[in-house]
Amino acid sequence: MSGGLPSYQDLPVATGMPAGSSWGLWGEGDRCGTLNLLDEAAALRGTATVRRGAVFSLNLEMELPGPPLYGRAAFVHELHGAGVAMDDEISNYNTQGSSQWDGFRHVRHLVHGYYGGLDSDDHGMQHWAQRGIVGRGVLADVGRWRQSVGRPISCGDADMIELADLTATLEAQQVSVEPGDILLIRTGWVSWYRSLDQAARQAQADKRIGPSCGLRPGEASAEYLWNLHVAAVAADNPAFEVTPFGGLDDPQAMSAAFRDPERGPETFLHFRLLPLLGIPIGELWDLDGLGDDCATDGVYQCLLTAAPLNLHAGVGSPANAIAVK
Ligand code: UVW
Repeated sequence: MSGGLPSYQDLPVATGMPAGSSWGLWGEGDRCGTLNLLDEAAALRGTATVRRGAVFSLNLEMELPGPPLYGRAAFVHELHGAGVAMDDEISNYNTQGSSQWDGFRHVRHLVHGYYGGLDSDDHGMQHWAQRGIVGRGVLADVGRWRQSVGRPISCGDADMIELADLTATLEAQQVSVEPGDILLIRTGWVSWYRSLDQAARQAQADKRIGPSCGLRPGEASAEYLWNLHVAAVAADNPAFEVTPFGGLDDPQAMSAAFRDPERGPETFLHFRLLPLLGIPIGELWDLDGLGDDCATDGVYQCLLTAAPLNLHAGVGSPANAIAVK
């Protein structure tokens, strides 16, 4: 599905819905948001990009980041059984500890609540899992582009990725995002994180919401992504957007801005993408192998598949994402 989608300026499509929301576009009770764009044509556009059969897992080791960020639990892996057969048993597992999808239960808008105006309980990862995610992925290797123009991204700082960076990257790569595509943004954060020793990784985890590069929050970013009509977005950094949220490194100032209904959406892009626009967000994806390959052959599109956990009432999911070129 590509035609007939309203531009951001034309939202909302139904009276009584919040400004800047897509509520009502896919009918009452919709739980999939822009994943609705992943129809048969989108899957075929994805498969049509496959030329070599080169496969890229976009999933970090489950242990990374280690320790997990944002106070999330580290899972415990035990083996059970002996002799002929053994099983894994994983406890304390946070579905958002590593490469992940943020589902619609993850973030509640301060004024309007959850996506579509539904109760939290009405959402769940099972709705995404049962349809699966298959389409055309487009990689914007902003990290590589910024390096090439002499402004390398400082991944461990609140280095804002501007829309101008994103558009210049796509232009330099000579690729455009089409309706129903899944936009992948590589910042280089995973490479940077891998370069840290254990003490530095611990220091990252110890900061409640530590500094990381990411997309600038605000309405312009939401409008841009909506007008591309992406089916989903994903990046290799921890929160897709910059952290601390809004680039505010004073924890009290960030907390106050974040909880203020007026300033919250300017501070935290998640408010606009998840509950208002219904755009799924992938985070902490490992885009390095795909990025290297795209830089080598100059082809920045792929078949993108992901299988969210079929977890009833689930808030998030491991990414389980694969790219094929
Ligand atoms: C937070 O919003 C803290 O988490 P995530 O980056 O996983 O969305």
